[in-house]
Amino acid sequence: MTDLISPDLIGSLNEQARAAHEDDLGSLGRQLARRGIDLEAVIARAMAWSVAIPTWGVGTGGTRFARFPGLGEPRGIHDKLADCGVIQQLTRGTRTVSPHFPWDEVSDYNALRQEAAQYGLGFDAVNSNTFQDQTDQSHTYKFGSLASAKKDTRAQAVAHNIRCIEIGKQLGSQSLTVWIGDGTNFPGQQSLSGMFSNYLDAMRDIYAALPADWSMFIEHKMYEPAFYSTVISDWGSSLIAAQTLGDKAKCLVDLGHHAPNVNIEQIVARLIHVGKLAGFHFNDSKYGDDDLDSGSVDPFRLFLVFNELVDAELRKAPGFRPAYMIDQSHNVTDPIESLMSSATEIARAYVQASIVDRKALAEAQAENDVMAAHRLLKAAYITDVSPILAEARRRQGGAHDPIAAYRAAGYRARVAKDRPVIKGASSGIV
Ligand code: LRH
Ligand code: MN
Repeated sequence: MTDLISPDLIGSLNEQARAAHEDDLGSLGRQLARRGIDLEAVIARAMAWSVAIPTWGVGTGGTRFARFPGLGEPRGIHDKLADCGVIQQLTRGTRTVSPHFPWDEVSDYNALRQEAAQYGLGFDAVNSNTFQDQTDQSHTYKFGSLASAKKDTRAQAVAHNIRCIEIGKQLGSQSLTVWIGDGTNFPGQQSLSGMFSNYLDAMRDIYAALPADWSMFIEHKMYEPAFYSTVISDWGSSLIAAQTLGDKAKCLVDLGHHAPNVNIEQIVARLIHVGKLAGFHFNDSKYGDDDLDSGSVDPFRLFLVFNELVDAELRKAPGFRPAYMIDQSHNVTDPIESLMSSATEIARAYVQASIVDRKALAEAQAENDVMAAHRLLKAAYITDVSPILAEARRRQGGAHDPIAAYRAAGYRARVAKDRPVIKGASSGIV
């Protein structure tokens, strides 16, 4: 295993924080015991928790207006894996990465798999990309890809997705995420039902190429890059497609892909109900697909989503095996710091949802005791579980405070020596 941050530094920083930490953990343990909750059981859940890091998230992101690269920008997948290795070494809660092709193309994927393994990393879902044209491409995706009116364009997009499956098999991945930006900007530009049928035909060809133990994750998004209609715009379109395609097809929920104030936790409950919840792209947003840090704008919404997930996990909902991934764009922070902070806030929501007194909640709901039910949920949300999150990191050799350790290690300044400064205007998410 390659340690990118000195374990001695992590150890000495953890030692400095130990006395206060143990005091905080002890008092939280006593508080939870009074609520009939076993601290060690919750710590074990926090230690087992993991969320995947998007390879495209470790570089500075941008918008259509501009992208302001920071120091030590990763030059490619090898730097990106190292940066993901730092996040895993310090948080011990991000054991997999989710790659994107062709952004992460290399010639030897077995070597890439070994390279990731030396950082303690595996590969989660692979992501295809038919929302950009590659230089050597025959047919443009300007007017669509899998839903294009052009048969050759659809075939080209299908071939790319099948190639992503081939790559994923070499990386040890078991799922393909298909997000397409296909849609229209003008009423009448294309047949709304025609595009959906084209999409289903193309997806059937990709589905047929899935290995027996693989899943296909269909990601819906309300709008952007299309601004009048989007082929897979909501969970309804995604669910129709998943049910049409078969058992391996499921619906992935990117939190930022909904209109403001949509009740996402209920969408999650519905997809769990039909055994079609693929998993998540966690982030936060205030307006559109802002791709902000998870839990940075609306942590209560994140908690309410996890309340549905933990409830389904504990009642062993049929077909419940979601994949948990982050999908964010870090435009003004150090991406490594944002990803560590986000991984912590996602783990926090999971642990908070794990200490909900579900027996008392069910009784209050059965009695229509509205205030008692709501207060039981809030009681878990307002519990500061930070000592449990820190203990889970410490017991696995991680940092008591990942961002403090990262800064103390001076990793960014170190890699900036080898990685050229990116100059000049650029835009886009990567
Ligand atoms: C689309 C999306 C999708 C990725 C892309 C980077 O907005 O959420 O999941 O392919 O971001
Ligand atoms: Mn996404």
